[in-house]
Amino acid sequence: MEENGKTKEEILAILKKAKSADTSYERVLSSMCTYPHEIAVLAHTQFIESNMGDPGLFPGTFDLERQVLGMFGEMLHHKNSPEKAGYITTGGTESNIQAIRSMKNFRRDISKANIIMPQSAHFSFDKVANLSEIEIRKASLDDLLKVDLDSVRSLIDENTIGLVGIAGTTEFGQLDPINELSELAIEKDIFLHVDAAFGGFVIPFMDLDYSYDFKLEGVTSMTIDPHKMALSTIPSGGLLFKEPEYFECLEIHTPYLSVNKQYSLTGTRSGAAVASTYAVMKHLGREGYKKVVSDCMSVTKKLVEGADKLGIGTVIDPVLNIVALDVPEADLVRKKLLDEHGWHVSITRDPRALRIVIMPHIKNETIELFLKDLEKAIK
Ligand code: 0PR
Repeated sequence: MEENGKTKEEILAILKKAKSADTSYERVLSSMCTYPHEIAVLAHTQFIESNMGDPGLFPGTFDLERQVLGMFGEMLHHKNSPEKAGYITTGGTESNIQAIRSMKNFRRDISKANIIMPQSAHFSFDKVANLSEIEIRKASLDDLLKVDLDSVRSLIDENTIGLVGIAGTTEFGQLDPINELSELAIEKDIFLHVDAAFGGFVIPFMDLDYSYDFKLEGVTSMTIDPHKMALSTIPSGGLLFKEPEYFECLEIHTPYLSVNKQYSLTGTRSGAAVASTYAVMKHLGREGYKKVVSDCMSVTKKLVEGADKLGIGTVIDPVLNIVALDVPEADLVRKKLLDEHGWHVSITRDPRALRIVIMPHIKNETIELFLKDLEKAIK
């Protein structure tokens, strides 16, 4: 740090330069984040100093959080006091870590606990394994890249405390058979966490015949991220447990705060994210989100049709607004798209394919431009 501070103008000029080096989302086809909604930004700014780590000081924000949990609860068919059974996290990673922590705390009787999840699970679960003594067992996938139920069953033993299923996988946007996982969890009397970090704000706004939430008896916790498809600001994640007692398992005594218990992983916690999520959910409502999702799905369709005309298929028929294009030499094509045309796409691991997430900042015109460049890149 320098001895004397710089002026506001000098700082703003430095920030402007730094910001100009950042990528703006227009050519970003690899991200699950997007521009937040204007009202989310306004709310975020208004609550910028609010700390949910010490909620007694911020009862107004705390009340907004209860209301957000109520809205999550309604979306996810929660039946038992959702406002007492979760909180706004920093994102999918924290939610997933905390869901597993709760399982572990609930089953203290098992010392060498293991959890079974699909190979397609997000890497946040590997962080849980690294943080705790829990063994993470990965079940194989079927031809459609959904978790294989026989594989899950074969991995269960007397130390298995829970299962994880994914409603909207990170790489392919595939939906695991949560209904069947729920049956299995009930049969074995173990937990079932559903990672709907991405799908949670997509699936309810589509016409899909698919159950994945608390409507299913076996589902005991869920991750659902407002900073992805809900257009809230970063860091807004959501974690909801079926029963308040599973949430209470996360309790830590806080001797000198305005409240004497805390459940979150972080201490200081953004009240701005709470206000932002509240504001955008209230503002858009179901109708608003249906429009966001249907626009993304129509752009998704346009991409798939356009790629087909270039002779490029998809690894699976896209279920959500995530497309994996089956191009030969995907890594090389990705590099050309970036170096020669400035497009950011990512690559799936197995099989290696061009992964494109159609977020709300991607419009039909974006896809038209992209397809032209893709045609050049595959030559
Ligand atoms: N669960 C699922 C199913 C996810 O897809 C993700 C993130 C998480 C959990 C973790 O969420 P947080 O990142 O909020 O902790 N999936 C994206 C990914 O890792 C996140 C992302 C977002 C990556 C924007 C890049 C990017 O530009 O691919």
